Amino acid sequence: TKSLKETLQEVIPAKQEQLKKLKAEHSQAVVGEVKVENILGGMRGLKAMLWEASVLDPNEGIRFHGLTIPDCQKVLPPAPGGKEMTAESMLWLLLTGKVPTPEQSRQLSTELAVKGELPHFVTQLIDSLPKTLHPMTQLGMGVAALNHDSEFQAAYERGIKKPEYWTYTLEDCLNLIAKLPALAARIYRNVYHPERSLESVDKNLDLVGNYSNMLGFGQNEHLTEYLRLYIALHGDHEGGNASAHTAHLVGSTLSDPYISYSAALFALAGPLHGLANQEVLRWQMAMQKEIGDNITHENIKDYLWKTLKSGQVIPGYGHGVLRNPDPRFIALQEFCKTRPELQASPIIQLVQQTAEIAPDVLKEHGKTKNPYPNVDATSGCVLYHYGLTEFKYYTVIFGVSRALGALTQLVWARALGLPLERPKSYSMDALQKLIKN
Ligand code: AMX
Repeated sequence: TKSLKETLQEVIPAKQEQLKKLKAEHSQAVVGEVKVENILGGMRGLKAMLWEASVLDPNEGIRFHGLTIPDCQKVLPPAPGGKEMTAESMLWLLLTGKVPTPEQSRQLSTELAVKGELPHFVTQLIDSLPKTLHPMTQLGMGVAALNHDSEFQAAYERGIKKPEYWTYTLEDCLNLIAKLPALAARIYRNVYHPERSLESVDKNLDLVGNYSNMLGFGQNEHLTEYLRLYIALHGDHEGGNASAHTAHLVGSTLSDPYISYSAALFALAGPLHGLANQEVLRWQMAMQKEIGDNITHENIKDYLWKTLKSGQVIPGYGHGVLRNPDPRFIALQEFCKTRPELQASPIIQLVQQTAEIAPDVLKEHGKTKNPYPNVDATSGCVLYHYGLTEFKYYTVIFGVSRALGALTQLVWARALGLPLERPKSYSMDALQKLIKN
């Protein structure tokens, strides 16, 4: 069986050739236009970035190297004894464009588990932080500190040639992905359960099996399976979203993968992006408290209007690119449908009822271009049901997951020799001159 690195070594030359041809034959081809609305509107819709692992269609949702979420659920190997695709098999697909065999996926699990423990100074750093510091801030700090051991940075200082960049970047990316569960679980333990001891990394478990175990949910196979699905699904969502784009931008300066991904985590920590899953649950709980046991269509509708009229967004609804219900939302809902205990859960029922009512309310409200639920509308409620109730922590799980896609692109950016990112900006005065000309 070929290793991940050997498989990548095989696929890289064809991609390098494709890029060379694109440059040589189509550099001047026009694929879109830049309107003032793109400049004023947060670059929405601007075709301006190369991103290899996934492409997001506004109506159909995400495809990973051409595979839809149901395709991935069919072909990507699960963990031994499980049904859901593992983070490792998704990572393999994202990096290589190929579906790993169960053996390749297990080999990668072992490689990651071997690299999974944190250096002592990072555990000391995390343990020294106040419990009141947001878990996402702690995660970003821990990830940045891991760059102490960056192989890319050390090799760059030694003076390596460009064609070698990607191999060191890959090493850093795998080391970082391997260490994320121990780091994220330590933050969870310190903030919420300081009395508990922490499990160490088990060489026989997959990445998410270990993560769940270190979080203290190792005995809860349902939650572990849900986390596998959640982490694979959130792995990548093309390149323009704020966290992925940040990793790409920072990485384009040849900052190492640790500090590049640390920056991405701080973009993910905003309420319009990854923090939405924390906000959704907070908001749904407040709705539950206000409505009490009398949950009716009218009561939910009234609560939705109350939120909108107070000038807040409905968390978990809308999207920068998607114009239909998010297929990741649908996949997580399907997971709920297969388990009677989830169907009986009041919070999951409330989320499902809200999803039936909110799109019409948002359409009537008339602002958002997409009135449908995104993945965050549902992702937290299953965690809550299974006992992971600390919703300030939820974005950290998203952060563990998004590393798969953002770090994949860093490997490809170095393998393809992509340049420093540097778009052109204008002041309003300069823009007005431009319009007149
Ligand atoms: N509730 C109320 N109003 C909303 C809304 C929502 N869920 N979604 C969008 N709008 C409003 C916007 O605030 C904007 O109002 P404005 O003109 O007064 O500024 C208007 O509708 C147009 O926005 P848009 O073009 O449809 O969306 P966008 O691309 O600017 O923003 C997003 C996308 C996700 C930030 C936005 O839909 C939102 O704030 N949603 C709620 C938060 C959320 O769920 N975020 C998670 C997104 C997925 C993720 O990254 N995890």
